[in-house]
Amino acid sequence: MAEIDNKNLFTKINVGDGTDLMTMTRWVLAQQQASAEATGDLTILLTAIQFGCKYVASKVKQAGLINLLGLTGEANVQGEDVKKLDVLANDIFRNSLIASGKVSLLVSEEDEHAMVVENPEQRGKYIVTFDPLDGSSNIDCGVSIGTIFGIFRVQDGEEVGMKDLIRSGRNMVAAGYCMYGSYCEMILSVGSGVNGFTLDPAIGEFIMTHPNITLPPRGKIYSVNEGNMKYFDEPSKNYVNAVKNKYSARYVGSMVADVHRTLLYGGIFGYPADSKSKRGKLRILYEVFPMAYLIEQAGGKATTGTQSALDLIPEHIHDRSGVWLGSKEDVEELESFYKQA
Ligand code: AFP
Repeated sequence: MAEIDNKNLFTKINVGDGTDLMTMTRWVLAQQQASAEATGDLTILLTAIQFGCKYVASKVKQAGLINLLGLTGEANVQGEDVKKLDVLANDIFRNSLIASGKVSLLVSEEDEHAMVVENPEQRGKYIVTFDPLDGSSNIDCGVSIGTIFGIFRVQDGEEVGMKDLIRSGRNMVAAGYCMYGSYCEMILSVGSGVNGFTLDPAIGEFIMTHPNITLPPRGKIYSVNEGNMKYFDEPSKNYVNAVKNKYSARYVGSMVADVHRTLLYGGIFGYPADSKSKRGKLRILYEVFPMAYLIEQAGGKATTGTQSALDLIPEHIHDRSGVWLGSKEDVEELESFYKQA
C-alpha cells in the first residue's frame, strides 16, 4: 500500500483553487471588523437587501412563464402604469427591510409617501430609499432591469422625520444597485470604493467578481435618449453633437444597465432636464443620488450640468433632476459647455 504524503496532501489546497470565495456578506463583515464603531447593523441591513435582490432575480427569470409580466391596471404615484413585477418587488423589499429591524424610514418609487416603521421597537438607525424595479418599460421584452438603493443614517438623537430626507446626497453612507440581466450583479459601495458581486444562483450567494471598480478617466461611449434632443437645452444639445462624431452610442433605457456599462467601460450617461421635463426624469433620492455616489466612489463625476449631483437637496421625496455621469474627463467636457453658456 502506498504511503500517504501528509505534507503534499495539505499544501495542495490553496486559495488559488477557487475555494476561497468572497461572498458579499463576508466582505461587508470584514469592512465592519476593520471599523471600531461598527455595530453590525449595516451588515444585517445589507443581508435584507441581498434577500430582496435574490428573490426578484428569481422572479424576473420566471416572469414570462408564470404570468408576472404585464400590468396590474393601476398607476403608481408618478402616473405610470404599474407592472405586476414592480408591485411584487416593492412588497418584498419593504417587508424584508422592516423585518431587519435596522430601518426607521423607507422611501420607495412605488409609494406616494415615505414609510415610517410603525413599531418603535422595530426601528433602526438607517433610512433606505429605493426603486424596487427600475426600467420597468423593459420588463416585457426581457431587457436588463434593476433595483437601486441608497442608505442614509438617522440624524443622531432625533426623532426620524422628513428632515432626514431633505438632505444632500453627501449624507449617504452606502448605495448600490442590482442588475437583473444576462447575469445578476450587485454593485455596492459603503464609502470606500466600489465592488461588484455576481449572484451564483446554484448556491444563492453574491460572490465578488469585480473588486475595486475604477472608471477610466475617459471613455468612448455616450448614452442618452437622442429622441429627446429637440427638447434639450443648448449646452446638452451642443455636447451631444460634439461627442456623436467621435464616440459610439449605447442606450438601453434602464438606468441600471446604462450605468453598469458606464462603470465598467467608461464614457458618459445622461438624462438631462429638458423643455418637456423641466426638472428631468430621474428621481433624486433613489436614482440620481445612489448612482452619483457609486460613480464618484469609482473615481468618476456626476453633475446636473451646473452643480454636482450629490449636492442637490430635494424638496420632496419624489423630486427629479437632470443628471450626467461617468468618466471624469467626459463629464468635465460636458460641464464646459454649461460654463460657456
Ligand atoms: P421606466 O421604469 O419607466 O422604464 O423608466 C426607467 C427610467 O427611470 C430609467 O431607468 C431610465 O434611464 C430612463 O427612465 C429611461 O427613460 P426614457 O425611456 O425616457 O429614455
